[in-house]
Amino acid sequence: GNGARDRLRIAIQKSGRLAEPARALLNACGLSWRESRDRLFCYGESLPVDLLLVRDDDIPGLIRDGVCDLGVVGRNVLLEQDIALRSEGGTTAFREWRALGFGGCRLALAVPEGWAWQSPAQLGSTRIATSYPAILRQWLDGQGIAAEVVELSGSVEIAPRLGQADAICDLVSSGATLAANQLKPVMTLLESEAVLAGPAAENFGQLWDDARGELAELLLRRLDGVLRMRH
Ligand code: PRT
Ligand code: ZN
Repeated sequence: GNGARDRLRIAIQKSGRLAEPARALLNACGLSWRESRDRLFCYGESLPVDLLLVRDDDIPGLIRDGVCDLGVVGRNVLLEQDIALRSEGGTTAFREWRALGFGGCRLALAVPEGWAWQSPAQLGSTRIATSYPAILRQWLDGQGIAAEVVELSGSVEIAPRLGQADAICDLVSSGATLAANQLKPVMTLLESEAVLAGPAAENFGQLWDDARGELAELLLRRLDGVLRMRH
């Protein structure tokens, strides 16, 4: 039919924390590629599975628009964009097909070290800086807390010192960044790691009636084998 394709296209991060482990994992699944000059596209050689190298934030949109079939992205990014879409009246657009076991971190609420933390109710009428406004807003609403969400695209951890916010909601792995900014984590909103994301569906056959369905199933079988070996 229209838009039928005989190659599977997977979006991964071009550079950054997930770039290398994503390629290594797909490589361990038996995939190999020939890189294009601009390093934005990798043509699959061992199997008809191509890679698109992009910014992680673009991955959910590329899947939603059908430009890519699958993607490797942090659960934090996938969930943020899924909630944002649903808040605009959409239905769940994405499915997390597998958790991949790397890129582990948590989205945490952190407050100045001097605060005597007791409960989330203390956040009422504070300003909280974050790059994850949809996840934070949903959590605040669920707790019945009226706080102001201050959306920042980066350097969230210095917002309290700059007087832009009272608290923050940011990704934490070792905790060193929070400590360096005299902040302490008090709540975990999300446990995150890299995931294999795709469109929401029961199975791949439902998504694609061309070669992509079987390619995706083959990839998932190999992925499960590799993930089992790693654990
Ligand atoms: O260019 P592009 O947009 O693709 O990259 P990016 O800069 O947006 O993403 P990148 O590479 O920083 O992160 C990609 C993904 O890695 C994130 O979406 C998470 O799923 C995952 N990840 C795992 C992390 C961390 N750990 C992490 N520690 N992403 C960010 N951090 C940052 C955090 O924001 C904070 O500034 O590291 C700092 C905290 O680290 P600690 O160790 O001091 O606690
Ligand atoms: Zn990004």
